[in-house]
Parts: sequence; C-alpha cells; structure tokens
Amino acid sequence: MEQYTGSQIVVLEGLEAVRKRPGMYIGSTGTRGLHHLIWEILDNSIDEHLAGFCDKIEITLAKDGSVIVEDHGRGVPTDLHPVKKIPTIRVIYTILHAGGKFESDGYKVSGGLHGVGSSVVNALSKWMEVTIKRDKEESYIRFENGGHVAVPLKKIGTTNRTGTTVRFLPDDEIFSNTNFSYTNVCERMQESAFLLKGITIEVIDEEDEREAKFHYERGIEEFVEEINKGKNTLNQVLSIQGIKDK
Ligand code: 0RA
Repeated sequence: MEQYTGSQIVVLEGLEAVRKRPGMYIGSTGTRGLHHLIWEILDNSIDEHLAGFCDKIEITLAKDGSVIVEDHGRGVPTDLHPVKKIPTIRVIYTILHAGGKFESDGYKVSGGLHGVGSSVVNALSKWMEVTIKRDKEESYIRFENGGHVAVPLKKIGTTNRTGTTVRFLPDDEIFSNTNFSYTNVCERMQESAFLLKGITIEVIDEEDEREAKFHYERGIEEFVEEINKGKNTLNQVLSIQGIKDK
C-alpha cells in the first residue's frame, strides 16, 4: 500500500462520495446501473475511435464476474498529465470528472449515462486493472477497494502494439446484482457499431463460450435496412453525408 499525500486524499474522498451515492453517478445499483459500468469504460475507447486511432474493441465477460474492455488505440499516456502534473492514468481512473455536457468537448458522442467516466467505475469496483501498450512498452496499474492504488504503474514487458485494456470486478456490496447479460451487451454493441461505421466490436462470453462480432461498413444505412427487413419499403435507403464547420 502506498503512502497518501494531501492531493491523493482529496481523490479518495471523491471516490468515496461515489460509493455513498452511486445512483447519482450511474443511475441505479440494479442491472441497469451495473451495465452502465461497461458503457462508461467503453466511452474512452470510443473517443479514441472518434479521434481516428482505434478500429477494434473487444469486450469479454470473464468467468470470475469481471469485465475486460480492450481497445487497439494509442494507449493511455504513461507520463505526467500536462496540466495536472500527476500521471495521466490517475487523472482518468481516479479523478471525478464533471461529464461531457459540462466540458467543452464537441466530439463526445458516445453514450455513458452522465459521461462521468472511468473513475466512477473504479470507485464502484472491488478491483480494477489497466494494462497499456504504448512506446514499445507494456505497463500495468491495479486499484483495489474503490479506487485505492494497490500496484502503482509499472513496466511489465515490451510490445510492438498499442492499446489499452481495462479489467474490473463490480463491487457486490454496491450492486444488488453483479451478473452481466451477454444479450444486453450484444444489443448495445450492435447499436454502437451501426453508429460508428468501420469499427469492429467483439463481445465474448467466457462462461457460456459464445461470441459475437459487429462491424458495419455503411453504418446507419445498414441499420435502416435491418429494421426494414421483411417489410415492403417504398424505396431503397438513401444516405447523405457532409461536414459543416470542420
Ligand atoms: C489521453 C491522451 C491520449 C490517449 C488517451 C488519453 C487514451 C485514453 C484511453 C482510455 C481507454 N483507451 C484509451 N485510449 C487512449 C493520446 C495521447 C497521444 O497523443 O498519443
């Protein structure tokens, strides 16, 4: 266990506030809230896709009840945050954020309920591990019991790839139900894949040994074709795309 400095105590107080009123951050502590944990983690990977650096995301529902979200983006920077002067990884996973609506980020279109992010998931998890592949190095950090650093960021190997893997176990003292629904996750991921044309999203269920892959080159056009299936349509799907003000 690490020694805590003043600013780290403030961080832990923030995460403790999330544990006191989880509903304020994720809507509920039932099945819906539980699944929101995945959507929040996914949010960062989708932002990386929107920035043009991530074409594949894998979600694994692991046998131990944890969820693994792996993206093939640039990887979370492993150095100090340029503004906050603490490791960027801690900014993302331990500091509460106001949420997309209040931060002037016009590119945030992915769907966390309140856009409050990964630190909320960490706060509501028994443990969370983040593995980063970046700059030819593989690095690892582990948090336990609602966001306390258990293993500080360290190099664990070398790699030629880039990306971020987040694995977390929802806290069963917070959630009334900690069973993720493969069907629910697949439905949401299919919708995301329709909206984010070109991306590949894979969902893997380790317990029941099944998996699904969602990828649509034409996106929303294919979504409309899907809902039109088996119906008499007046015309073919027409899609028009443009860019305004960049
Ligand atoms: C900050 C800066 C950069 C990437 C990310 C964050 C990032 C965060 C997450 C979280 C999950 N997956 C992620 N992928 C990327 C870009 C840094 C650069 O210029 O390379």
